[in-house]
Amino acid sequence: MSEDYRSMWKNLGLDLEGHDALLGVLGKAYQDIYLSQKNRPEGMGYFDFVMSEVHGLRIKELLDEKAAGRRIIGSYCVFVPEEIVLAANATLVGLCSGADFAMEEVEKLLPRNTCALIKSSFGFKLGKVCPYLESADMIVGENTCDGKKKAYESMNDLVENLYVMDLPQVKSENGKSLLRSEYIRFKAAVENLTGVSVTAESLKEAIRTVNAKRSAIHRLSSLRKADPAPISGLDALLANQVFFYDNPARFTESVNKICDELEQRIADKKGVFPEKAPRILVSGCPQAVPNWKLPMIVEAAGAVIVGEESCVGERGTRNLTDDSGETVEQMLDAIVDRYFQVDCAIFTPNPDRLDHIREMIAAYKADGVIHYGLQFCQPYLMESIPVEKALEEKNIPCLRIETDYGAEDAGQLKTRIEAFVEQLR
Ligand code: BJ8
Repeated sequence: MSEDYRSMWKNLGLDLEGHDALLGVLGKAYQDIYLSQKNRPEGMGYFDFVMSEVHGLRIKELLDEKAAGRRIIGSYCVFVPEEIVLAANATLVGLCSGADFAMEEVEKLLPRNTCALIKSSFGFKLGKVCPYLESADMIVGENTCDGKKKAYESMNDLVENLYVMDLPQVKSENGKSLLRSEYIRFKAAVENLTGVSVTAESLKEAIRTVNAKRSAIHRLSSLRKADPAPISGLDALLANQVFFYDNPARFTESVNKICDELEQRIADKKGVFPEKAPRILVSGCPQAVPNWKLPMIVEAAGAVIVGEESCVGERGTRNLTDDSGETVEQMLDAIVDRYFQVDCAIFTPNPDRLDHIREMIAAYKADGVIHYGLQFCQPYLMESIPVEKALEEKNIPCLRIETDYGAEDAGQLKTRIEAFVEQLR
């Protein structure tokens, strides 16, 4: 790492020793999991570069944007509308929370039985190891699951500018108007932060920018329907993860470039796995960088992951926002309509999610589903039981996994997953 980067991290207030340790873990995992894959599309070279510069060049770009007067906003949830952030001259970054860090300190603030994702977000803050978190001018929390809701109360003492968005838990008219009023309140908060008012022009342009990046991901997803699969689940997951913090226009261009290559691969019948390899849909909790444990085990067992019913995946990206409105009001309505369709397990009841899982199984010709639940995540673990039951009634094999970010259960997971993949053959 160059000295320039080290002084950049120091100026951000990072703990350099802890940060070196985190980068070491990330780099080793990336080397072992991604760079050892065979037959990857050449276009993945872009994502390898992004990952090698994840705390370097991208942070420098964000700091350059800040120096030019833009503001950076960090978020933990796909309900935070990027369209509004961009329209008010700010940049949204997803705060990944995919690795354990400073757990001893974290457990002084949070109960042990809190999900790994929440603990990780605290660990990154307490350990001062995340340059995205430290560059952000505003951090957005949201009232989703009970764990997050209560954790943000404690996080308020750790971060300077925490903004908490209230979110509905029921898909009713009242729920929708709550979402609308919360997006209006959020728009005002972002405008206040940046000093820039959202206009009809800026909002339309922002909607188009975000739609373009979602459309590129839709194109990539749709190419995963082919057999043999032209891209591994690991690589597709990486693209879905980078979605949250890359420059939107460059991300769109890079994903479209990979799609051109994948189309050629499909025409040539060239796959990353042999034809008729078992095809798996992963459904459940978000998989943040560098939490690649599950897909690594699944694909090492000879199955290919063909889709993710997840917020780092199709639940987060699947719907576009109607850009035909002419006024800020009309476009805000379209944004509310789009986000109100997100079928997170915090909603009760939540039948849309099961419908989406079934749709994805059919569209991606999945042979089976792995339901991925983080330990102590009540919303997704609760839903995993009816999901499994509904799928088994239709003779669709389903494996329920409950895990965390540690490596301790890797052996046991491997045994269960290999047996499941055998069952699908
Ligand atoms: S819209 S899934 S990103 S809330 S894993 S913290 S649910 S206990 S992350 Fe999520 Fe938004 Fe919903 Fe998506 Fe709680 Fe479960 Fe932990 Fe979770």
